[in-house]
Amino acid sequence: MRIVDAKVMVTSPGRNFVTLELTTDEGLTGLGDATLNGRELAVVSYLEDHVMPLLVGLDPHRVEDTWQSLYRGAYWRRGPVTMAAIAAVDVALWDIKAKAAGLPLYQLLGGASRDRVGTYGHANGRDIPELLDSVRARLAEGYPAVRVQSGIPGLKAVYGVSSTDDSGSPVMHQQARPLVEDWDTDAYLRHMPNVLEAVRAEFGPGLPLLHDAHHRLTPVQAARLGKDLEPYHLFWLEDCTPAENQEALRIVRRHTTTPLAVGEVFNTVYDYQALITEQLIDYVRSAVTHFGGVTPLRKLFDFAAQYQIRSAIHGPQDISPVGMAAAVHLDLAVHNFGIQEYSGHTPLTEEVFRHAYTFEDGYLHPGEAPGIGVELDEELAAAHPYEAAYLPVNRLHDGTVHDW
Ligand code: EZ4
Ligand code: CO
Repeated sequence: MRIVDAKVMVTSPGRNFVTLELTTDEGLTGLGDATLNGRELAVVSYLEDHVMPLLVGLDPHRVEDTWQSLYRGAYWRRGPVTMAAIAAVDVALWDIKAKAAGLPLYQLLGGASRDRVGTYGHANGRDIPELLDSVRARLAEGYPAVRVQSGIPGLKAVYGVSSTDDSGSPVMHQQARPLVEDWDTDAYLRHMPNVLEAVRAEFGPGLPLLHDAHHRLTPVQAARLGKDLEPYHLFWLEDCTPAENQEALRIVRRHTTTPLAVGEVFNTVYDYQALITEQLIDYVRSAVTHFGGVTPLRKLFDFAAQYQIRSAIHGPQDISPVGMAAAVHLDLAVHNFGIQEYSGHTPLTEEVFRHAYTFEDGYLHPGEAPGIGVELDEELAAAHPYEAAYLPVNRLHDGTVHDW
């Protein structure tokens, strides 16, 4: 079998998605997600100008070799643009291989290690009563675990999330410049224990609760937050410090037993090296789409498993259903699965990307369709073209740019 065609499509059925499609001489097609939120067209160029010309003529069964040649062959390794592009190729090749075998991808990854994939949903509120309502809504939808994010008295923005819809994904501002949000770490640190106290008081000790600090704290601030939240027994505290500095987590870890989850902005195993070998974290959070695909993410999970660290694949709405499908196959197959972030997609997105994976009573299953189980409606996709949109930026009260 040979690859005879490669094309990349950008569609915006509510937000932008970048999809690679590979076609073989036997008529099989494979899809891969290359969506890099707010920087989509850089990945399109990387694929169109530098990767797709290399793929035509290759044997699509050579998944590992193609991955290695794209990673090592460019000389310039790593980085979100490169790794999103490689991820799209990797997932499209796995899709083709599994279709050729007539099997759902999870069977090629060793088969199911569980019956269904547990998720967490997002609850957000401008204040505590609104947050409690949002938690109730997630529980009514069946979610077995909930991430809680709350507005902070004195701040306009509910940081890191949409304040206009209930999805929990950040609002993308469809304008030439990003919107500016405000931030005050002291106000946040004072308020968060009240938030968790109120949620625990309302929903009891058994509900798994997560919280995302979105890289905004110094190591010692993160240590204080982890300690202050210990009475509420979080499932995890996510991205407490800026991700570039692995040593920061040593300080946090020394001071708190609150479990830590890190990695949604990471793109290779090297970003995790000290975090895993020194057992500084409890969950690895990379997405298939941003980590170079199924091939390296499987290796990361196997590495993490040696240290009792579990998987928690990033699943915001800016991962397309193609990237989500690949994630759910991995979730079902790996032994050290932890939890899957999931908040669904808009109805129009679900029409553009028809998928075999299902979400029922808070649990996902990849389905039994051969491959990753996603079909792209190209006509509908083309009817909703790319729209420039950016994540907000974050500034302190004196105007200083802060971590987002
Ligand atoms: O803000 O994917 O845990 N999830 C998150 C996400 C990220 C977005 C950025 O594009 O933090 O909602
Ligand atoms: Co996050």
